[in-house]
Amino acid sequence: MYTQAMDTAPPDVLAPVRNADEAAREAAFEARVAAGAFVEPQDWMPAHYRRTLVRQISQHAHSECVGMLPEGNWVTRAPTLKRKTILLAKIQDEAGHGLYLYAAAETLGTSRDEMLQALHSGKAKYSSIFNYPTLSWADIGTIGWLVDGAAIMNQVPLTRCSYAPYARAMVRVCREESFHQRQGFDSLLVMMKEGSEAQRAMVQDAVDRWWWPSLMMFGPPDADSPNSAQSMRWGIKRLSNDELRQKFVDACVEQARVLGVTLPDPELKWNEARGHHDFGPIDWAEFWRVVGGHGPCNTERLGARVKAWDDGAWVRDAALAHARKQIMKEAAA
Ligand code: FAQ
Repeated sequence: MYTQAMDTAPPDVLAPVRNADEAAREAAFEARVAAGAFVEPQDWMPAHYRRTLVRQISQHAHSECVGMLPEGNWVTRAPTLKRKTILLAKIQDEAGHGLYLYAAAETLGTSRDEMLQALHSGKAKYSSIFNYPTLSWADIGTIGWLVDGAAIMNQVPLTRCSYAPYARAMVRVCREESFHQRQGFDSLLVMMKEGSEAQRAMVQDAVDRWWWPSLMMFGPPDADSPNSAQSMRWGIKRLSNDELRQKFVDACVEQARVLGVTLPDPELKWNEARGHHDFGPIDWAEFWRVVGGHGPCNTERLGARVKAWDDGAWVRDAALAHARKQIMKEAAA
């Protein structure tokens, strides 16, 4: 089976340890991580570190898979064979990212079935961004430019995450995300520079709708982010939600200028003293509404994932029956 681990954890690593031992082990672990060491699945780690990673990596995996749905909506309507081929390749890449990430999370001792059960029951989250609809072809280019652009900004620092299987998975994911961002930008650039007035208006409309949800992808402001402080101490997150969001805004301003689109924020302006762009307030009430299950497409997205799982039951059963037969055949030989 494909895995991000060099080896999976032996059972005793997963077992609870005695308190005195645990304190000493935890201190040694903190010191190792603070010194920049990477953690492998067979290494001892605090239970909270393990839980945090399972939460973040599995939610990341769910996001990659749910993220295929808004784009899948446009495969049959891509305007040219070239764009259709690119879109198909991109969606397949996202499935691959989900696979690497589920495999990385499995090295922490949680099964894929458990992770999927958490998604399907509504316990585990996935990125808020995928609860918005894709209304026009320009949405597909805009997802590549802004959503994949935000994903790269967030994920490049994760290639240095202290948990080595996650860091290794992110190296390949980031290379592919970079292609995704470029194809989106290219698709928008063609419409803006060579398209009709109606196509340019379609691009601007898509950018107007996706800009603010893209900024929300980085998570709540640092002051309202319950997990950030500990995750940064452990080297899981290397940059804070607000730092990443600011880097993203700064990068997008110049890209928007090249494209010839307006970012829908009247307060967006260069601040010489800070060396960054200031930007207007984000509607955090909308963010929490979407994260809480009440965005425009939450029901549809989760319903599609549950249906895919149910429809695939016979494939999983057949694969298990085949594997059992093979084992019996080998035992009899
Ligand atoms: N959506 O304390 P924090 C992609 C939750 S992949 C929903 O700041 P943390 C590729 C958070 O889970 C996109 N929930 O949390 C693609 C926590 O709740 P919990 C996904 C969110 O973990 C492109 C609570 O709020 N990327 O786009 C969101 O330290 C195109 C408090 O937040 C990743 O998952 C949100 N946006 O920081 C595919 C990257 N933000 O779990 C197809 C890895 C926060 O305690 C097409 N993940 N929450 O119940 C991370 O870097 C982090 O987990 C953050 C959140 C930054 C997302």
